[in-house]
Amino acid sequence: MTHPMLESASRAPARTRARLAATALAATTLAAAAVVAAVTTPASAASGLGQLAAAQGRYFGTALANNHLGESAYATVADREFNSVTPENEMKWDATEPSRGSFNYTGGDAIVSHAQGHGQSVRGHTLVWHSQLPSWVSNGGFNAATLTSVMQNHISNVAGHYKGKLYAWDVVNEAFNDDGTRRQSVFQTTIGDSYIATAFQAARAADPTAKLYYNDYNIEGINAKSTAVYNMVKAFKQQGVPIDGVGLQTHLILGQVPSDLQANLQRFADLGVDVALTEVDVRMQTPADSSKLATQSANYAALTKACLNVARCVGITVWGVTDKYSWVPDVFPGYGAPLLFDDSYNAKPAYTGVSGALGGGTSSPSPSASPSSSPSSSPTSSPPPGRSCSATYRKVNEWNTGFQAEVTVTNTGSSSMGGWTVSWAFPNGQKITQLWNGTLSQSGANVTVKNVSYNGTVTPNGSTTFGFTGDWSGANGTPSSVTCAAS
Ligand code: G2I
Repeated sequence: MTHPMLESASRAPARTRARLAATALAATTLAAAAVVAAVTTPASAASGLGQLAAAQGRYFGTALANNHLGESAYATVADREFNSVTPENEMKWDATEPSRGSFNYTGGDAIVSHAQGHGQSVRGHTLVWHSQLPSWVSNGGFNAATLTSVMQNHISNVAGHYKGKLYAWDVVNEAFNDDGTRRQSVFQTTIGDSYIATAFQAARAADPTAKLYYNDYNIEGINAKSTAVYNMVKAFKQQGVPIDGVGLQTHLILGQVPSDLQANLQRFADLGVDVALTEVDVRMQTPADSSKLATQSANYAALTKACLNVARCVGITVWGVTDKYSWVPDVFPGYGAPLLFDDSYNAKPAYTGVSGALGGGTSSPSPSASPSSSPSSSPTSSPPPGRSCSATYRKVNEWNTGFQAEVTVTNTGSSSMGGWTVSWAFPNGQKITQLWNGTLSQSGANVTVKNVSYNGTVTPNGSTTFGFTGDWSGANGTPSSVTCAAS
């Protein structure tokens, strides 16, 4: 399986204009519908994919493009369904350092601030890549020492700017050819093999809490390329080069989920790194029909299950909210419809494939359903009558110095609650590094987590879950008591 045209992206202006017109119409119609839905849809029904994944100790994310966030249907679906986002283009080199030493964080900052406002964690993408690389770098004629310092300076500025705000960074992207040799990028031809390790070291120095990933496509199955990446990661672990994860982009063709995807994820995990599916889409020849959509649904279910079956597969990101803005038709003419929502933001069969695999129902969300807009909890000293909750803490995963846990909040009262606050004290000095589906404050051992806008309302006997990753050393005990206050 090859992606011969992966680098030849070019926009088709006529089609873009048609898209813009359709977008304006859809946005107007859906914006009107969303106002009604926000009032009538019970918040507890808003069990987006992010929430389902969180109940499995995972995240479910999307690529997010700043230029579409102003379209209300786009933002509504993105914020209802996903608890992780990856900036589609905004943190790439051409956006962040278009000329030498001149940094621009406008687009990336907007994505981070949107994510923070909606309880979404952020995967940074990407620090070192041959594509979307300004020509002052690719054609700069630098020698090895200078290009190394140009690369280190880029990483230290960009990763430094986002220090402490990102869950992960794709430090190096697409450095291998399909035959397992190194891609002849300017970094490879000028600096040599060592540039990848140097990039990871610079990223760790700039942001010690972000998980550092190597990310690539066509490495989902066991093949020459994935084996080359495997050997590099193995060597990095032996040499102490700081790498925390491998991202498998998972740009697939309909019907071609590799049968050894799970085995491949597991072999990487066995090296002591996390794995994630980072840019999932499943393209088909257009137009779509019901048979292709059914196959696509089965493909999405299969790849979701492969991730769930591997303890260190931390999450899945689809490469876009809607088919309408997918990169696929621009690069693979005649192909498209690769995502979970169609051009009009209707959930496709692939959506129920994913939600079913995540243990949720197989019903689709209403196209215009909004995330809950329940008020955040107010500082009342005693809960309103009939409102009470409990919380249970569960460690999902633990490795060298890190761990992942989830907390399930259950409404134990007789009436619906509009918000919750969960508190505990860590027994061994653990520190939360990233939390999703909640708003965190930690002071020393004491942790307080409040609901975010979309998961505050819980009906009697209903429950909701938030999750987090943290650091530990020495011991990683479970808190002896976890309290929950309902409002
Ligand atoms: O090519 C698909 C993905 C493969 N892995 C790395 C990802 O970063 C990559 O994403 C795509 C974006 O989805 C596209 O949106 O990367 C493309 C560029 O390599 C992005 O396309 C670019 C177009 O080429 C530009 O003409 C356009 O100005 O998007 C830009 C912003 O819309």
